[in-house]
Amino acid sequence: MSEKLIEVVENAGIVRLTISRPKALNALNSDVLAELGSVLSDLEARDDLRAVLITGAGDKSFVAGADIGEMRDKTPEEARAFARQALATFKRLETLPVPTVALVNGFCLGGGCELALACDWAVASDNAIFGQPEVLLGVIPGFGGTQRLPRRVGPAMAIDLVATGRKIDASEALRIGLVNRVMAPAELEAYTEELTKQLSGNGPEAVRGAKQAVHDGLDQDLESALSLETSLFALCFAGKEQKEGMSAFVEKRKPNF
Ligand code: CO8
Repeated sequence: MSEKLIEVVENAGIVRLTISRPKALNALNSDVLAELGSVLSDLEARDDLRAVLITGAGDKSFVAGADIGEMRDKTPEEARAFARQALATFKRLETLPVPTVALVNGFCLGGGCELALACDWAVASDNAIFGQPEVLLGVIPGFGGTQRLPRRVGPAMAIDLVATGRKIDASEALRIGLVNRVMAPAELEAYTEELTKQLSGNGPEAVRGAKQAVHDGLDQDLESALSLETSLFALCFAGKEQKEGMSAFVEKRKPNF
């Protein structure tokens, strides 16, 4: 049987996906993208999902980019198909109804940075290196980087990174808002546990509603987005979680969601 390119480990509805091609620093080829797409399609259907974490195998790299060897001889049409495969896969990740977190444990370059940008937030080990070095290879980012990066860090910083191809360390990534937190490599494990504990104490439907409000609202003008928030807020009162959460507060006990 062939080795899995995406390892899946689960604890209490928190699913951790590990991209596993360590000899190529977890570079994304079409097989990795196909397997990731298939895993995400299974996860989409699950009501008991709480969060999805994504990381890279080994202690050196999250994902060092799209696979350069696979891309080298592509025609424009083949390049378009490859980019579309990645965009469709990343869209699946981005639109999962639960929080998604990139655990960036090393090189996070090109398509790897674009994968992290498709997650709701990213945490990084202090030895992580980020960048969109595509111009050094004679191309531009093609897995969403020119669009998601400016939305995360602002257009000036995005063009700086994309046009120079320069690499930045974890502390600069934190300063520009590309990642939310930086920690020692060994602490990424503890972070996963902490997140599992935090999320399992929250109302799962409320967490999904919060994500939906932020994501869907960003595509709308402020008035429409606030109206969307009101609708989703009111909907909370139709479910069991609001009754349990507020009763638990009043009765001075922990809620049982
Ligand atoms: N693709 C394929 N193989 C890779 C990649 C990659 N992106 N990155 C590393 N590898 C392989 C190396 O070839 C090497 O393999 P081998 O041992 O068989 O020679 C192995 O991983 C280890 O790499 P290095 O020996 O180079 O390790 P170093 O520690 O010396 O360097 C670096 C690590 C700095 C990360 C270096 O490997 C590097 O610069 N990698 C390329 C980074 C990069 O340019 N990434 C962007 C790629 S382009 C991209 O992502 C575009 C996305 C949009 C595409 C649009 C669709 C068509």
